[in-house]
Amino acid sequence: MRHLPLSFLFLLAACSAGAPAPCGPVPSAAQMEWQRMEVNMFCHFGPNTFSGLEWGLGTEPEDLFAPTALDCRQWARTAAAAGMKGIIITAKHHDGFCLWPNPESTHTVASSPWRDGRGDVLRELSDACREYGLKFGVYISPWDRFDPDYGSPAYNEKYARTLRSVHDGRYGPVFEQWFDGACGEGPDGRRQEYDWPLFHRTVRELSPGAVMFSDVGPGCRWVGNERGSAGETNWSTLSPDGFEPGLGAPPVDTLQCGNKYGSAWIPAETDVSLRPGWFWRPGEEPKSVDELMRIYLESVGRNSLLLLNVPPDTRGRIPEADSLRLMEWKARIDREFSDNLASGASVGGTKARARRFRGSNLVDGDFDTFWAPADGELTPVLELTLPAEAHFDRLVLQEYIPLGQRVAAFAVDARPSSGEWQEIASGTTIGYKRILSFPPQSAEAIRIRITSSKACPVLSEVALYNSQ
Ligand code: FUL
Repeated sequence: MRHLPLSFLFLLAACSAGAPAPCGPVPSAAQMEWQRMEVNMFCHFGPNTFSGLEWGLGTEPEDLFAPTALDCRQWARTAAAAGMKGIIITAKHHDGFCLWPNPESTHTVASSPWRDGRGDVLRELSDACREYGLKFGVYISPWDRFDPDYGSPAYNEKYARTLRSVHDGRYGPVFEQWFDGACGEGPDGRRQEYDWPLFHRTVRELSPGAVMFSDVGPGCRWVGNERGSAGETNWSTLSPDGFEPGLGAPPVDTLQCGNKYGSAWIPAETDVSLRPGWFWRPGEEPKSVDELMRIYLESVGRNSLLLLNVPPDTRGRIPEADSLRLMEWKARIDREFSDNLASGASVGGTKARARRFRGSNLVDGDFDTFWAPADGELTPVLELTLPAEAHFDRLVLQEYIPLGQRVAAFAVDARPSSGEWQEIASGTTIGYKRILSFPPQSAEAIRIRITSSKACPVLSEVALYNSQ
């Protein structure tokens, strides 16, 4: 029993006690833990930080990498204070330069004068993450403009050994492996037939808990844009067969929305930069708090993880203006989502399938308890009578996704103390988390009508907030 994945044990417990059967693909334990992180930090750092290029050429001399005051603890402190749960670093970007002494390459920190060739950014960052209770993840670009073997089968073997040298445990557990699909070689450039099964096997063997990102998973998928916006309809299921990362990726709207009847659980991750570019450049400014709020609502609020890039500067530190901006943003999220006006509401409507799955589970602040009606109830209605007439302009809904993603359409009504029900919002998918914004309402009750669902809905939480 000890070796069964946690999600399986949950399912076993849930099924045996009359919970709905899982619907379609469901998240693994690692994917479930990953989803609950909600916001992570991306750090683009390397020779481009010093050259100002977005895509380095691979010809940069190693001594270009010369941070004057590298402080990974400051990155971790900033991420933790901003409410982020993990950091993913560009251990190797397209220029091929490795931020750790990769024995497979000469183009690494070991060949640079930084820390007399004894530096290791992954060591410093993974230690800092541990110190601040954050998870540690890596971006290791498959496309490599430096490596002379790129374009031949030998490169696949070398790339797999490169993965090994990061995933072999020396930096502790890795929670996410980023496989970037970009390749700018052009029609006359070198073409590499990637051995994806080999890469996946390597990571899976050494880091069984790592969620693997690419355009098509297998662990999570690119959201299809770099604007910080997931699809309003966003299924965490996708059918990846026949597709590949990069040029062979599914169309952008599929990446944004997923596939309702997708064959695998491959949730969306929204990557976007705090600054205009992925790498730090002098004279550029971080995005405004308003823009960051928009991004939060359109990523986390649309059933996606948010991976926000915060690029360190040539000192090797996150600039003061950027960390201040992140703190203002965090304060705004905390303020706008501080007081759940639905907590303590009495919940009526379509009957729960059993007492264990009663309506009060929706307003107990605990994701792991849920409400579910009988199997045949595909369009149930929930009515929440609030403890007092309340003013609100946001609704948060969560599905209990360990049993699959089910809801395909819903509408929300509000009833003021002196009046009739009025529809105030509607939506398509919910997933792990859906945040809806609407004009301010005063109401003593709200009603959630599920109008389409793949199987009986299973909801974890309903919350109301006033953002004003
Ligand atoms: C893209 C890359 O080409 C960019 O440089 C950046 O790393 C971004 C996150 O992914 O595919």
